[in-house]
Amino acid sequence: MREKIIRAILDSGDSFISGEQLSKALGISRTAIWKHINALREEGYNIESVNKKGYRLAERPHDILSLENISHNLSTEFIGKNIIHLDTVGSTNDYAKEIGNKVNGGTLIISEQQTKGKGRLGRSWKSKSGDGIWMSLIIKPKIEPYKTPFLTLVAGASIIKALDNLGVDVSIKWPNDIILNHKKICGILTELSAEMERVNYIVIGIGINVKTLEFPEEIKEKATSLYKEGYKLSRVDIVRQFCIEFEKLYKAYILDGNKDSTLEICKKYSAIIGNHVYLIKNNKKELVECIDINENGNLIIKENNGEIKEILSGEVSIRGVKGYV
Ligand code: BT5
Repeated sequence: MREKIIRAILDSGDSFISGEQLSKALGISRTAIWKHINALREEGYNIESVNKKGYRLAERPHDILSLENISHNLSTEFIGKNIIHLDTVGSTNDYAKEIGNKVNGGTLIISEQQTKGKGRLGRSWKSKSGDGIWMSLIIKPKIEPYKTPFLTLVAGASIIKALDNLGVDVSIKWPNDIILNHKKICGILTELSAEMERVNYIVIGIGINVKTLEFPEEIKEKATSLYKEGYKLSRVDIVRQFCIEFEKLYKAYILDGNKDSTLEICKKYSAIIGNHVYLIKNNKKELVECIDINENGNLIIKENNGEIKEILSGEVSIRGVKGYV
């Protein structure tokens, strides 16, 4: 019911909608409407009420990551059309894997807090309450499992485009870090449920630091947030932009087999191509030059002895010569 009320208020835009209209449309008493309005106010919706006119939003509650706010007039076909917004969860990726077989592709799980946020290879991801966007997208493409790692690049390119559309100058550290002012603001963790020849579903987990001002000691030097770098953006706008950009690049790749747009973005906004970096694998650190990203989405590097090699995502970590990147 609360969802229906807020949707009706959102639909009426800058005009007022009266308690009577709401009560007739939804078939509940005006007192019940009034109670729901108060509960919505407690959730953070800034709802104005004016005598004899009714209710309207004083300002759009741009920061509440609800289904209504994100999907209202969203121009996508299926990405972000179903949203599960949680207060707290262990990990949105783990939650997505529990429901992956039961929901439609395009479902987005977002939590205000994660108590066991995960990075790659069992690493942890700090996800304090309200500080960021901790979300997992479930998709069900009809592709062979070996083609799925490229979707991490599709997600990375979509975040780059989304933030770029909102005026933030970000870059990508292949394969899964988004960088702002030489520090990490976002990480991506892609997980797969598949049989030999067939994908059941893929979970693309994305963590974006939005409002964090203090990071724990161990990541202080390499992590940053949009607010910390002076970008006061709404989390809702970021998620909406991400859904729009992801759907475009995803369709190009899955339906047309076209990787060009994603590769173009990953190369143009790369934080490492043309630079020397350390490749870290099995505790061994090697100084190499990054040359390119090839059509499979793999990194092409030149070793010290001049040998050119192709690096698969997932097998290495990359560090800059002077700092994180
Ligand atoms: C990643 O792993 O960067 C993938 C992170 C994915 C997080 C999202 S949040 C929603 C979804 N649900 C989950 O449980 N996970 C996904 P990796 O490249 O392995 O980087 C992990 C490393 O980044 C850690 O070892 C820390 O050094 C650092 N780190 C941890 N929390 C961070 C944060 N909030 N901001 C920046 N760096 C962080």
